[in-house]
Amino acid sequence: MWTKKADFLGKRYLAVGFSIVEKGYIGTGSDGFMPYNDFYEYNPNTNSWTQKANFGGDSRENAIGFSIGRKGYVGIGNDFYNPLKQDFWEYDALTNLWSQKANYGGGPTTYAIGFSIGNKGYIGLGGDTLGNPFRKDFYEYTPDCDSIYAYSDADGDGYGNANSNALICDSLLPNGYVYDNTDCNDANANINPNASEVCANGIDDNCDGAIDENCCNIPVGLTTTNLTSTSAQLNWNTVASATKYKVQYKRDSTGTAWTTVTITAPTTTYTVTGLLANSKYKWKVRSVCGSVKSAFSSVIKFTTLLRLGEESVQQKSLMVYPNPIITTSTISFFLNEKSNINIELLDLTGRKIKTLVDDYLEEGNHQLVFNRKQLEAGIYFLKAKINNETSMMKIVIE
Ligand SMILES: [Ca+2]
Ligand SMILES: [Ca+2]
Ligand SMILES: [Ca+2]
Ligand SMILES: [Ca+2]
Repeated sequence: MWTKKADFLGKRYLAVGFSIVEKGYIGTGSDGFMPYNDFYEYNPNTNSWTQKANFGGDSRENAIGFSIGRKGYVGIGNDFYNPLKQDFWEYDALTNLWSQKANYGGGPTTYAIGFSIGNKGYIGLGGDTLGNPFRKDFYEYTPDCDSIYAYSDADGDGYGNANSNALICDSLLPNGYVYDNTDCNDANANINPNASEVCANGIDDNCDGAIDENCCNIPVGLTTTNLTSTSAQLNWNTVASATKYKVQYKRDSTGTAWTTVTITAPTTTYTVTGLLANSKYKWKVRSVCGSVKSAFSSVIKFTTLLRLGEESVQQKSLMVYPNPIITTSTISFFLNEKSNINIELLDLTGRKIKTLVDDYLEEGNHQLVFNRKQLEAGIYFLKAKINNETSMMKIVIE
């Protein structure tokens, strides 16, 4: 059966043709008006022709071409004005370079025949203008041994193992060896530089050094920063192919619903506001990559700070030291403006034991010494009310 394929890029007769590995090559020849030295590669996978480096010798027709291993050989033939050729050239398909080799053993010759068997080439017969138009002499060609490393391809995916090599003659490739050395896993034919990255398998399938790249991965590296009594900044690591992120957060107590916000990539941070002071929250985030989305990340938690005065002084909010308390402790707090402040000591049931402060105080740091006196060991609370905002703090008396 014959199937028509893509036309050659010119028109030609008396050209040479041969194959190297999985590609076809055609070059030299004539269009009836002039000889050529151009050279082309045919890729059967794409059914397309590509022009390669011109043949190293002069333009000619009736040359001979064959291949040995990954090298092509073209030589002899004739042109219009200097009819007979005896030069002989080697083509390296990997480097796209021609190099001249020993002249043909039969001297200037055209209309010859040629072929290769294994590691040898053969040329013979043909004619010349020196009184021998119909010759019968026949020659064998042994390629030079240019040493080159080949690499074992144990999984047969066509890509070699850089750590397993053998020095060989460049045109002679032992079984199980390839010239490539870019297989990052030579025990798995599905892993090689031509493979597609498979998402979420934790494997660098395409040997580019990155694992699960361009996948809609679950965000990692979640952190909560810039905590105040009413806000928190949520951060996560970039996911390469994400177009958006969905963040969900809620108060860490039963019966509360998740609040969802959408963040457009490349932003990987979101500041939640309107939170309750001194309260536990939790959050999680997922990637959205076009129409695909990842699962949610694991949940992380944070606790908002105690409210005391304005947000800017949160670091200096109500502090009790030491706590637990043996005999005395110091209660300190900071007011960034003149404020009404009331601090009460409550027992475990919430009953007031005594008022520690009830005053209208200047801005700045304040300290008062707390003495347990006759209080029994146990858990107590400090209830601090500053300008009508209340917060609670647990203290322990030992
Ligand atoms: Ca391999
Ligand atoms: Ca492989
Ligand atoms: Ca990869
Ligand atoms: Ca992968």
